[in-house]
Amino acid sequence: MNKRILLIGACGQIGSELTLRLRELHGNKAVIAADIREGTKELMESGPFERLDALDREAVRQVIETYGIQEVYLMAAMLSATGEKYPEKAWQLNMGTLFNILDLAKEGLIKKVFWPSSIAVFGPSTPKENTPQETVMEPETVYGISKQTGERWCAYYFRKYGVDVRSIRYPGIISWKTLPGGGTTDYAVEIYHNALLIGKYHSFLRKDTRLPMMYMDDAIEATIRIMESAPENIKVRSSYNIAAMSFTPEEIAAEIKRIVPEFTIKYREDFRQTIADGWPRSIDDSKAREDWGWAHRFDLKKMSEHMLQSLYKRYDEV
Ligand code: AKB
Repeated sequence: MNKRILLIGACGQIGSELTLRLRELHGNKAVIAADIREGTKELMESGPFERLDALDREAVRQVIETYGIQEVYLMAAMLSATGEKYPEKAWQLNMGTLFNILDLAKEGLIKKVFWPSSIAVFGPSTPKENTPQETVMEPETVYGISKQTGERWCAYYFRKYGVDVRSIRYPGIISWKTLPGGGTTDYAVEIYHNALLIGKYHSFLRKDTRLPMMYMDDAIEATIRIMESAPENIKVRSSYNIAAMSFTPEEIAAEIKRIVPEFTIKYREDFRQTIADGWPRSIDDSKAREDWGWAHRFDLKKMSEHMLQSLYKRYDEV
């Protein structure tokens, strides 16, 4: 029998595309999608779907036992911008769900866990250019603090209890299928939608705010690749830096303008500027490249062409 995989947070931005890709690879029935809310028809009807509160450990245990799950991808989280509005809720959700899964893995109920970290683990005192794998980390957002703490717990559960947990530090993820929710890097998705729908965009980040970003196809590839790698190749058990590109709002706008010449952008920064100002501008991901062969495919130009083509087709159909 194929291995059985549970994806928690399956209706979110990364979760929805990861579920569909895993179903392509392992068969629809082998990948159980779970979320507290409903997702798209495609996601809910292409394989098993469970309504699940990942904070309810016994409910999670039941799903794992019912389906005979071996691997869990825990994608449920509250991101940086929403986390600043609801600090306590963000902490409870981000830490509580992680402990539930790590403890079930410690009991021997699950063989392998994927847990996403983020560039938000870094803070204003971190070197901003080519940020190393190991460096000063003093995150200033609740989301960043939860991710940094989570990384330490992952490393601890691996060392102490042999839990095979793997993690990557996602940069901002850009995709056309599902909108992100509550992140500081969300502007880089909204901008493409607005360019096609109304020809203009108000950026909530300053025009020169450079942040690390990645196209969804690359993020999915990285996630599956680290999970498929032999355990001895996973030498970092906190979380790996991964990178693809870095750009500013002004640079992404120029790229969009090349394809949509009438597009215009204005800048009106809000509280998310302070969050972005504390994050790296570019990331050194050589360790992930060396250890498990990570390589990206999309740069800003290729991603913009693919995003706009895909969105154009979608909006043309409705
Ligand atoms: C956010 O902006 O909060 C996320 C992230 C970088 O982890 N996209």
